[in-house]
Amino acid sequence: MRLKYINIVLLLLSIAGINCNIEEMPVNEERSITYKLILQDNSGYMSTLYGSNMVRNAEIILRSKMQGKEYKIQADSNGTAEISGILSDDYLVTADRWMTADEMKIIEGVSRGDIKLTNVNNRIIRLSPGSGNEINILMERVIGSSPLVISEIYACGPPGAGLYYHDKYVEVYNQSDSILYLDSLMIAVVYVNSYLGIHYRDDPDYVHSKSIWIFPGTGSDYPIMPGQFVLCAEDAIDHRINAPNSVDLSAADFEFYKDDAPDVDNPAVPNMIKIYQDSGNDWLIGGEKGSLIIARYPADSLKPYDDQFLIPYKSVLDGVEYMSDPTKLENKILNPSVDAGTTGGIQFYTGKSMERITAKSEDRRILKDDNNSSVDFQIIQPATPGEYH
Ligand SMILES: [Ca+2]
Ligand SMILES: [Ca+2]
Ligand SMILES: [Ca+2]
Repeated sequence: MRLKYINIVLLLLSIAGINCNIEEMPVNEERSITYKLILQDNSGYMSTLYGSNMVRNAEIILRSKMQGKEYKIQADSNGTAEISGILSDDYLVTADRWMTADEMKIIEGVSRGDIKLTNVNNRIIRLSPGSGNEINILMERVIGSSPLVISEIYACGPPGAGLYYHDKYVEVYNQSDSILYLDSLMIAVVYVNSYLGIHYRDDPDYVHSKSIWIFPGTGSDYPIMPGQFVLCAEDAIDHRINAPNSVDLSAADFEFYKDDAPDVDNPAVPNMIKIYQDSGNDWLIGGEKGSLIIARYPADSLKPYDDQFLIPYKSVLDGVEYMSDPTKLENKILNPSVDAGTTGGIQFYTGKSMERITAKSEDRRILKDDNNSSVDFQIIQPATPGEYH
């Protein structure tokens, strides 16, 4: 009886082994392909500087959609880069070439360090035996980044404190070289009806939101200095009193205080102004998945739609999406023009946080903003309210 059982198991194992061998063959075939990425400049800069449109020395990040694997390669002085040994997949490709201040001086007569060439449009590229070995990538001139960006989102809650989740925050960073003003800047939570599975990702014109707050002030009351992080806390208290592994947000710059709810109000911390949030006892963002935007748009011009308000995409300065499984880009809720990817992969009550990666740190810190949270963000622990890790 027992011998028979072992034989059956051995038989099954050998069948499984044969199947494995059969499946490995195409894998080996695709892994043997060398893809050549050819980077071409659409701005005329490279031609002016070097007599050729090829984008030399660009940095390229490829992230496979299915496996989430990341590869970093650098283009050579001919503007080409090769990669081999990878599986067939859709890849999120980000090619960046920062212009140096000296190069910009030659082109525009003025030194400036915030210009780069990047592939604005063709970000998702299929690499497979059928796609051909040579891939052309068109790059355009962009100002490196929005002057104001979301630098960190902490949303999951601390470990070891049950279902405590009142320590959420969002952080905004000024990476320009000028003093900016936060007055009336909008922070909105992108709306999705998770019960009915309705989202408005494909609306090309508007972000839909049911949670819209603005900074106080009427023009120049709340400056943010170059290189300054501004912390906006759900509750501006020392959360370690309630949850030892949480964060101290008592020195937050701003606080979301919901005046129609039993909410905490630290009188020393100025309150964000609620424009619209008809439910919940506090400002709330999803613990594992969600999306936030910052926008410059007059609150009294917001258009109502169903039970939401609409914020034009062209007024959005920055947007970030995070998901429990960042490889499932098909579930995105934010339009890819604002954020082509997603960060996250954080479980509830783990104390982990999402922070924008540093792109450059000479002079002042410049954070990575390719409008692609898959490559712009990293997961950190502990969270860093009001500062960088
Ligand atoms: Ca609050
Ligand atoms: Ca307050
Ligand atoms: Ca931080």
